[in-house]
Amino acid sequence: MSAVRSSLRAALKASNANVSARFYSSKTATLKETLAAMIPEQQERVKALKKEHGHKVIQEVTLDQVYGGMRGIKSMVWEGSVLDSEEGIRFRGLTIPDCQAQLPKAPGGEEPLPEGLFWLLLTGQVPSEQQVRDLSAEWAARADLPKFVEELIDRCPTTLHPMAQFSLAVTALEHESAFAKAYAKGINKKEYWGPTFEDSMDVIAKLPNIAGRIYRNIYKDGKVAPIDKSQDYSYNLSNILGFGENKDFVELMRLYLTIHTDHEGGNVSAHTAHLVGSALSSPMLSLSAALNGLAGPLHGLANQEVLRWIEQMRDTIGTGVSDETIKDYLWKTLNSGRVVPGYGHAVLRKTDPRYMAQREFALKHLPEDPMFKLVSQVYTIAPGVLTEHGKTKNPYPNVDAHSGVLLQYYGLKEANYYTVLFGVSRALGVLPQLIWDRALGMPLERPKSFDTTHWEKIVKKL
Ligand code: CMX
Repeated sequence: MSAVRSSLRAALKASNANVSARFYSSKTATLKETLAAMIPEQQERVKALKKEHGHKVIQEVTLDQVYGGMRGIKSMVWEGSVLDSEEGIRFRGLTIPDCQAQLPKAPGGEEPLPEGLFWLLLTGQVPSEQQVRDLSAEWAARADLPKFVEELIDRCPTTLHPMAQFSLAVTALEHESAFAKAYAKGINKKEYWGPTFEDSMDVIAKLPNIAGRIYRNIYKDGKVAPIDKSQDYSYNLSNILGFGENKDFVELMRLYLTIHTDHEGGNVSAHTAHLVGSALSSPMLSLSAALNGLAGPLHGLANQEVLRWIEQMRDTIGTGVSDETIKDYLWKTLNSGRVVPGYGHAVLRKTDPRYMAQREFALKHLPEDPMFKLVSQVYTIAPGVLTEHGKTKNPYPNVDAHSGVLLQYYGLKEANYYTVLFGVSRALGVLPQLIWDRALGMPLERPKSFDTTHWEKIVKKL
């Protein structure tokens, strides 16, 4: 016990945390205390694992994998979540329905609070209600933006894509980075995780004000509601967007921000945050790089593309049409050399449970919405068409096939904006790993590359 206490003291000292050392499984400990207490043990675990098994060969890699986007190469450490091709995502061992059942909810709410998922991703523990309320309050207290960041957003032309504005504003928060300042002063590498935690908490806390301001500037009157310090994160984001009065929309945001957080380490946004972070760039710079990756149409921007595609379909063929008409429309998309947005996945080989969670929400709240009905009809037809088409390894829908239809139902109809909401949530998934990367002293990431001539030489010798 005294060893645990002394390592806890060392970790807290190392993080510059002015907190008391309470035992980490306590349901009253703060998030930073909980984390500080876990770090020494995890450091020892990884050290022992590397010492005993570090030399073992894990898998062989084929040339197809090298030229094929590194699919399936097991080469990353990601503590928060694991994706199974059949089952889908588990966050620290919990499925989405488990999270819906076990994570704390807002008073009167039924969906989990993303604050709870952030806590779970970072610590592997389900927080108490009080811990989640305290985290909501802490994020609300840190939410204000520096004036120059507000002005920067306000000066963006409304024609600049919301994701570009989002990443620009997150990059500008670098000005406030505790990590960058501590590094410049010569911080000991054992202490890196402390300012990384502080920056992560700050940047997450400020995202509703950034995301909301971008939305209000581009699509509304530019007026931004103040953060309500007695409310949770999803309420505050909804309220700034202009939907705070709509309890169902706020519930949707709680679900949305929970399920979009994390999808293990290899997806573009998560991998980017980790890669850029490995150069000891601040959490702000690492996150903004991740957001730039999320803004690609094969990744997060697919939610924007899906709504556009569904709306075009509705405008072309109408609603309440036959399965045959939808089938023809799907073939038209494929034959024009485009992908069916919202379908397929690099890892999943079944319907994405994040799609199912949103479908359950729609069945509960908007079963008669014509757009939801159209999405449901496409769901029954597209897998067959994509299978017949014969290219995609996964003909089933992913998370992006459903989110836009829910948002448009409540009046958030600006599809160009949808990826920003994905980005707010993704921050809650990638920053916990960055904190662990720093706590575990993960090195600069630097895989080996060759030109094609060299690869030819290598494989011909095999
Ligand atoms: N429609 C048509 N063709 C598709 C397809 C789709 N939805 N999904 C995959 N294919 C095609 C690929 O373009 C590829 O074609 P080529 O051989 O001509 O290049 C072929 O099928 C094989 O692809 P795959 O191995 O099954 O899929 P990948 O791992 O390469 O790519 C993904 C995965 C998601 C990029 C792809 O399925 C896709 O483009 N889907 C549509 C866009 C989308 O929904 N993206 C969101 C993913 C979730 C997220 O990250 O947010």
